[in-house]
Amino acid sequence: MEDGKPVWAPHPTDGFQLGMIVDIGADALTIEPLSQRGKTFLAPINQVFPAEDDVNKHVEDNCSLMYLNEATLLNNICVRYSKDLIYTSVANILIAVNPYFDIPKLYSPETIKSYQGRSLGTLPPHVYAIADKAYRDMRVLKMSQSIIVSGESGAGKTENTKFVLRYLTTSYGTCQDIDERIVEANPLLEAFGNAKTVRNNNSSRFGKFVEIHFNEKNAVVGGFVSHYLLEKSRICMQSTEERNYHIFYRLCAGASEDIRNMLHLNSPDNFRVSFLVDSGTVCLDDFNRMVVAMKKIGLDDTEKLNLFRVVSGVLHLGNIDFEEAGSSSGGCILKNQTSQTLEYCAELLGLDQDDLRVSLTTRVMLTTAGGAKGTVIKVPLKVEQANNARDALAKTIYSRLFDHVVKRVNQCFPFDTSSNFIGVLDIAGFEYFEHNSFEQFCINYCNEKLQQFFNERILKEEQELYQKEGLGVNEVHYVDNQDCIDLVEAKLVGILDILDEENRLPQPSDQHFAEAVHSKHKDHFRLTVPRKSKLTIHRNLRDDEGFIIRHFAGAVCYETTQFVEKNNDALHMSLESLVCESKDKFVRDLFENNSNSKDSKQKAGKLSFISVGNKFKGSSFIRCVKPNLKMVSHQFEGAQILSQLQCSGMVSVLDLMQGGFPSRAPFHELYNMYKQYMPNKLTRLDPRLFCKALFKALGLNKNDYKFGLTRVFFRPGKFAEFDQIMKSDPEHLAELVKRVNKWLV
Ligand code: AOV
Ligand code: MG
Repeated sequence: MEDGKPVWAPHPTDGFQLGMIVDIGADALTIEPLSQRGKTFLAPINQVFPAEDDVNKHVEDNCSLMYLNEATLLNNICVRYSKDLIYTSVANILIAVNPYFDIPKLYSPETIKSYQGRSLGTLPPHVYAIADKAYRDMRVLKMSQSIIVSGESGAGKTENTKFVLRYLTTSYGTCQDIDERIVEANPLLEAFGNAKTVRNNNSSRFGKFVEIHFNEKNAVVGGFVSHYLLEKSRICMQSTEERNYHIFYRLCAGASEDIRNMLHLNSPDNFRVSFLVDSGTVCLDDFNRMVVAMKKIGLDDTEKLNLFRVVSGVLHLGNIDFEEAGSSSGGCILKNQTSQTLEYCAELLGLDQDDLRVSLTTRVMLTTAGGAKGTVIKVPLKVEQANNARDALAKTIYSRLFDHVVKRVNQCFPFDTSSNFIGVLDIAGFEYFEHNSFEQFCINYCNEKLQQFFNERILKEEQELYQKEGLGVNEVHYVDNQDCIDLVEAKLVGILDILDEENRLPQPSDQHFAEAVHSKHKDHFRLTVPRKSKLTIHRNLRDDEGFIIRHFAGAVCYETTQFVEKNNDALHMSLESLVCESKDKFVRDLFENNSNSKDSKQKAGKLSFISVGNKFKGSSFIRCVKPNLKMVSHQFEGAQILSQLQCSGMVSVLDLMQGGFPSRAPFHELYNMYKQYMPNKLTRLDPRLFCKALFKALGLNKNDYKFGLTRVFFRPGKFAEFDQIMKSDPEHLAELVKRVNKWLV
């Protein structure tokens, strides 16, 4: 930082503010803000950064700035955002800020056309540029590619994923039918797997990996969707201001009179508060949109009704209520007013009414005591146990239904053989609420794994490239999060295994589980007791009520009530056999086809996509950013955007680049780009020599670039300068040619 030049210093809400350094202390600087002359404040040295000369200037690739640090990145994104330029690249990584409104023409067919076949960096940064790069890499390297979209809830992952899919299918598809289906699968998946949350009105409550498959001619032949971790608890319970899955509301609001009569639906208000709170905003258009999608995908009326029937069955199931039985049995009975509901529910799911009632209020056990081995007895359930049995049944049926929807979607874009594919990963982003439970724990663990993948890919690869090209650059440092991943997934001592172990105990309890976690990891850096701390703001909990994990993206306090139950929503035996023997073939099939896929497969521990991810030759990353918590357009909340950039590892990337050579260009590309301006004598040289000669003639400062084996590497901001010289006015160029000629003699 130079004397007399403004610097970026911390600001509580904007992230950074411009100021002048007026005094330098041992570990703090005294700063005078430009906006408030005469006032000063102290700032830690490591939070003050050099600013660009012109802070109103913005660049498409952040690496062409002179100073690469979190403040200049934030400012660059901010200036661009104010001009509705939501995409910015940092070398190969794309940053996408959610605009919260439709920017005219940004995704038009013309825009799609313009990006086809164009190298990264030749057009403004765009999600289409990333999609096209993945496609070209797949074609040239003959290897499958992946695009990993990450970011907080509401940052725009799902929307950007959809743009990628549409881009690839419209650009490189041949069969319009298949292309359309790949795109239309989304409204259907979203109807069953998305819901309104406090962070996002259309929040994905499941993760997905969508593969677009290509034949040997690199044309689209089909697709395949894998899904991870549908949030099941939402089916029975939603936090205030959140909603259940869209399909419930759409069905109640949008279905025709006939269908609604058949399914005994009148209005969503008739349904159980905890199953369907906040039924306020239901949209007819959404229902129609979903029905159109179903049709395009090839679902006939029977299939459609099958789906609706089961959804309604689950809804009615949620309305069943229990009360204590008057007798001394200690059991419970159905509340009187819910007998009609029981009838509807049984009818829609193809069950016998009495069997359903008995199965919900009792549980069958095999006695092993007293030698009478294998005697079946019926144990009455308490009200709370019956509620749990009901919820478990609803969750199981719905998640099987979701599995079916995904399977059905996959049948509509089949392919026989494929050469390669491009996979797009869109999972729920890192999240933390006032109360965090098992769902947040699973989601955040996924994100932790993804972060590791990113670190390895971007940071390690950068280092390897420097080595391979013989640049002799120092080692790159980044925060390794393997310890956090181990804390969750290590055999026996990992939290997931401790939880499974708890589930196997005769009388599992959440308290015992939490205690076990603490006792096994007493001094773990990543784990702390749930007290009010500087790490996170939350209720004061006892040690047996929760734990705090320091994630890469921040500390989160998990409340462990219900962890045990949520980890094990297996149906008790009598309910399981009840649904497996349903008179309704569709319901029966939901369970039959899946009987081997134990629920544990869906558990966080089995994240196949990461291991799949490692097989890819190339991965592209899209980092989505949420501009504000209000979910409105044109509002840039600097401080919380900064924290997203830090959390996503972007700041480590910048550090790495500032110390290294962030812009690079293969010799042959430079040769092709500039040979037209150069004298013949020079163009006869091979590309590497051509570049050497050119650089020498230009008199570039030797510290600004390095020659690798296959490409030139530039220090931050230096490629842009070089390019500027080369593309400057004709007179200047003529002068340059003269100089080159002279040098060549
Ligand atoms: P998410 O997938 O990252 O959250 P979404 O992709 O659902 O977030 O985006 C949230 C909302 O932001 C969308 O419904 C749109 O209204 C708006 N939006 C996002 N990107 C754009 C864009 N490029 N142009 C216009 N509007 C946009 V989550 O699934 O909750 O983690 O779990
Ligand atoms: Mg989403």
